[in-house]
Amino acid sequence: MNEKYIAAKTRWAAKMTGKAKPQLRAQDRLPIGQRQVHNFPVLDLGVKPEVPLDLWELKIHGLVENPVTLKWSQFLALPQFDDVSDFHCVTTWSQFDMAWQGVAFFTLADLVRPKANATHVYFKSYDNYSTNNPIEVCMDDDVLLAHAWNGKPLTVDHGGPARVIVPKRYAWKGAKWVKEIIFLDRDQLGFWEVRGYSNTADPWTEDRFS
Ligand SMILES: Nc1nc2c(c(=O)[nH]1)N[C@H]1C(S)=C(S)[C@@H](COP(=O)(O)O)O[C@H]1N2
Ligand SMILES: [Mo]
Repeated sequence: MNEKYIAAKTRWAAKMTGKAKPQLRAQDRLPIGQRQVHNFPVLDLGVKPEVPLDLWELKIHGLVENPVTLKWSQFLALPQFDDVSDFHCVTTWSQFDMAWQGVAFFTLADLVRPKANATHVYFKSYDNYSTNNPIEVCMDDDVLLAHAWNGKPLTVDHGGPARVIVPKRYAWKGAKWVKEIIFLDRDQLGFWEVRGYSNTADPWTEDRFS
């Protein structure tokens, strides 16, 4: 991992913690403090795991009735879902109209059937990244595991074979190179959440730091 990058981004969160946040959701499509880009920057921890499709697996488990480990062909055989959404990175860039193709989170939830006491979802990635979201955030109708962007297979840079997209949260809440989805009855903080970044991560209230 790129320790210098992680240390610098962690220091930035520490410095910015406690700054006043705007109360109202911005009227504008561009959340406050963001600038629009068109070049889809790449952000990672300095590790870009190459996962061959025949070795790729997605394990979905924890508090579910029907835990599964999906192979690539099984993942692609699930109902496919296309959606266009905006993408907001906490480092202040946003890109509009990102066209994703993949499997909706709610399709995966239907498959594994979360138990009544499941309240949170913890994501783990092939680069040892992790992040977390409440179950109701994941069940929103724009959340998906994307395997293609703008009609082309997702590149390794952007988290291919498959990544999570949670459009209404800062982008670190979506795990690239996703490997495991774990349903829990409590919250468990992920990689950036333990390093000074907000657990709720709402771009519209500039909820960047904890
Ligand atoms: N596995 C993994 N997922 C990750 C990250 C990461 O380092 N590893 N970075 C997060 C951050 S901070 C952002 S802004 C987006 C960046 O996605 P992009 O590189 O496709 O722009 O991925 C998020 N998901
Ligand atoms: Mo980010």
